Amino acid sequence: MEPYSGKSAIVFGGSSGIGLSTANLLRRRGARVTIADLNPPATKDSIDGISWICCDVREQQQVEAAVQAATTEDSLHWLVYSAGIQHYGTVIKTSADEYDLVQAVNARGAFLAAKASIPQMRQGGAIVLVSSVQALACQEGVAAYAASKGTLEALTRAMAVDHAGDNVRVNSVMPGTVDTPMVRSSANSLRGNGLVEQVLEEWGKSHLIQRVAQPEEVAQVIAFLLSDEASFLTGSSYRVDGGLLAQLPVRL
Ligand code: BMA
Repeated sequence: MEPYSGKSAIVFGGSSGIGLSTANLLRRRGARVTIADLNPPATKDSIDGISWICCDVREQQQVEAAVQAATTEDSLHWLVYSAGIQHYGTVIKTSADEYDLVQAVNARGAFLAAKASIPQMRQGGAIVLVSSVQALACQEGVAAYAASKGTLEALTRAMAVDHAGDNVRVNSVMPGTVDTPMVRSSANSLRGNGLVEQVLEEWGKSHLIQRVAQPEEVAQVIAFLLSDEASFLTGSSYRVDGGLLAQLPVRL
């Protein structure tokens, strides 16, 4: 069963976490998949038949080259933007350079990726940006990250409006806490390496489902949003958050 055969996809930030799970899932279902990432995916984690192109998402030419490499027979179908870094700090504690870096990787890179990809979507296409629940509600000390995810949300809407006429659908997913290298490294930076498992378990308890997500659980939603089965979905955001934001933090 190869439901996605004939589709070509590019996954920015596809060498780890949600991006990698998505690349693997699309490939398993028959798509031609290119990962654009600074680092290659670990061989043990990525499945056969996925290409990797080294790409710094801050560099327009590198993003354009990656999109060219992913384009087959003059057409690209799917773009997933999953490159992201998390930096902790209030506005006061975040330097202007740190803010710029987070925006560049998390949001400006998505702009560059879409700018290069949409003209290649000659038979129509679909885009999914990996945003975060932090675009809607946030913890303390995530100012730059939250702002970058808010940017992705507005960009989702703007691109959906502008490119509906080109038959390009644009949506975002807003994950809660997911067991990814980014989140593990955040846990490590807050509490130290020995406590990462404990911190993930604690964070998991804030979700109605009482655990953090596995990247595959977000990848499943991304794949659906890309697929022709989601043909009437555009300009929307989908929380994949185990019920995290369904709750008010006020107890009766
Ligand atoms: C994600 C990351 C995680 C966090 C989660 C829920 O985007 O910021 O570190 O646990 O949101 O707030």
